[in-house]
Parts: sequence; C-alpha cells; structure tokens
Amino acid sequence: MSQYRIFNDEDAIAYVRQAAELGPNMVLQGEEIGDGNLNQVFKVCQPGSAKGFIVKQALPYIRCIGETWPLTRDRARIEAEILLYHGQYSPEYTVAVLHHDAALSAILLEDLTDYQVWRQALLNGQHFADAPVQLGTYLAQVHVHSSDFKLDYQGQRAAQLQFANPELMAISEAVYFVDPFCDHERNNVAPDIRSNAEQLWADSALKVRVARLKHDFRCNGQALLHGDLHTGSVMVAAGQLKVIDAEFGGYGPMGFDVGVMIANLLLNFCSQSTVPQQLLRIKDVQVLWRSYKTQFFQYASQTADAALTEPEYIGALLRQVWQDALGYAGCEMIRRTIGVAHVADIDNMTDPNQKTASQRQALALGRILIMNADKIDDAQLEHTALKHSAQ
Ligand code: SR1
Ligand code: MG
Repeated sequence: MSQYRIFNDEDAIAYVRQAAELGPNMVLQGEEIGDGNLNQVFKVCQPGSAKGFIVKQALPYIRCIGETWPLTRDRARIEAEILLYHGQYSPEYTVAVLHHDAALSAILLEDLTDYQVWRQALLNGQHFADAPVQLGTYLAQVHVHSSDFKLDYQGQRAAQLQFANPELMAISEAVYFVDPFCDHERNNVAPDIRSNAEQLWADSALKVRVARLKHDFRCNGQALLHGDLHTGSVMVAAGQLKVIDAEFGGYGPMGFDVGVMIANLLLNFCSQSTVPQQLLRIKDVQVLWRSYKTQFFQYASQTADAALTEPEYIGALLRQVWQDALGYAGCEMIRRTIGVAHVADIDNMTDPNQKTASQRQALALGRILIMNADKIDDAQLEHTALKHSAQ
C-alpha cells in the first residue's frame, strides 16, 4: 500500500492495520472527521471503542480552496519530523507520532479523544487554567532545544536544512505579511469593515513595520517553530495539553510562535462581551509569557556554549522575543480578520453589530501591537487591550 492515493475510510483503516500492526482479524471502523483548512483526518477504532487512532493525510492541494491551489504532499513528512523532534524535548505537550509514511503522505497519531480543541473550549466559555503555563513551557522547551543554545553551528545548520519547509512557509509569508496589507483577491473583508481595511492598506508607517517582521520571518532562523500555533492547534483536557498540527513549521523567529498564540487569545478577548471574560484572556497571555520567559531562561542558562551564558544576554534576547511576538501578534490579528482564513471566535458571533465591533477592535489592537511593540510590556498589555475595547 505504498502508492499514493487519496484515502477513503477503507484506505485509512488499511493504513492503520499495517502501521499499528493490528492483524487481519481485528474489526476496525473509520470515518473522516477533519475540518481543517488543508488535510484529511480520519478516526479509526474498534466498533464500540471511543479511542483508537488518528490518521492525517496530506492532499496534493489545499483542502479548503481545492485543486486550484496545489500544495506539496511532502508537508506530511515535514510535519511528522517536526512533531518527532519537538516530542523529544516536550514529550508531555506534543502529540505522539506513532508512524508516518512519506509515499502515502500519511501520519498515524495518538487519538486525543479525551481532549477538546482549546478554541472550542474557549468558545464554550470553559477556562483551562493550566493551559497557558503548559504552552509557555512547551514553547520554551522546543525553542531553546532547537536553537544555538543547544545546537552547535553544524548541528543547527543541518536542522535548518532537514526542516526546510519552503512551500508552506511561503504561504505563511503571503497570508500574514502581504495579502492583509493590500487589496488582495484572496482576502475576505466584510463590507462593514472595508473602510477600516482600506485605512490599513494606506498606512505607510504600519507597512514599514510589517516589512521588517516579514524580513525577520524569512531570515531570522532562530529555532524550529511550530509555525501555526493558534488555539485550534492545541488540545486540552483537565490538567493536560497536547500541541498538534505542525505542518507550517520550520526555522524562524521565536517570537512568531509566541505572537501567533497571543493573537489568538486576544482575538478571543475581542469576541468577549464582559470585562471578567476579557480579563481572563489577558491573564492567559501574561501567564503564557511569564511561563515561557522563566522556562526559557532556565533551559538557556544550561547551554554548553560559553559565548551565550551571560544572564544579561539571555534577558536581552527575551526582551527582543517579546517585541517580535507583539509584532507577529498584530499581523495574526489583522490577517485573521481580513485575510483568507478567519477564526470562529469572531466569525461565529451571532449579533452583527457586536461582530463588526469585535472585528474593528481586532484590527485596531493588531495595529497598536505592531506600531508599539517596543513600548508595551506584559503588564501594560491589559491597559492597552482594555483601552481599545472601550473605543
Ligand atoms: C490558505 S491556508 C491559511 C491558513 O490555514 C492554516 O490553518 C494556517 O493557519 C494557514 O495560515
Ligand atoms: Mg493547522
């Protein structure tokens, strides 16, 4: 079964049977459960059993667009290798890859049936208080261990080559830094906020900042990023968290992962109608950053590279990561509001007036973060965000 074909339920079952060595007599059922933008996802299990296996298969195009936007199937191999790499350093918080088949562009993953997607939990008003600490730990573990703090020159260059992901990272470059800042045909701009989008497209000072972020995204290969760390890429359960969906990963600036996650929490903030719920999201951001900073400092301090051991250097680097993160957070907030791929937090709001207000708030806050990244510290974030919520 090594020749590529787009799986149906039976193909997914056959792949699981072979990859997990389940034997011909075990009865299995499978169904396609994917709702993501890119791939097929199947759940395969024994009848009557809640838990089984997850099969993720890359299609030769972007699922949500169709065959008009072809895309390398090699993303499945890259994703499997990134998850395996991250899993070495953050096994508690990275989904387990049980098998992968490059020819079939398929990955066999542990079934996280007992978990729920964090975005959905937030939409349901559920608060997973441990999640920000856990995510901060995960990010510090995978960033430091793929950086120059832990890899020597040759080791890091080899990793940068192994995890080169030019097709998907080029998509990220386009959908984060290009499309949302011009009147691009891929954009999805609601008529009520078109004038707000047009203001951004005419904002030269903003575009200068975004150009710098785009340049760093391409040129500043600090660590092996997850590359798409929004709340839909995080599964949560009581006291537990697993990160999934690393197909956009590759070497890039650490602040990108941190910023994308911050943005998704702030997009949820923008969708909230009560101050206590809003404050919970700001607190999530602050706890995430403080967890990241503390753990990062600890792992980085244990470097074997004598040139990098000064605490003052690590502190300065972390300040830059925070500034980068705010800039990338701003891009993510803007692109998730007027770009090709939105978020359910705001798109699913039922009151049209509140939805428009939330979209405007997301654009305004995104712009503020990009323009003032060097002036806002984590304690001031609450003031900045609430000030924008009142306007
Ligand atoms: C056209 S792909 C757009 C987005 O979908 C994925 O979920 C990533 O977030 C990507 O940026
Ligand atoms: Mg994804």
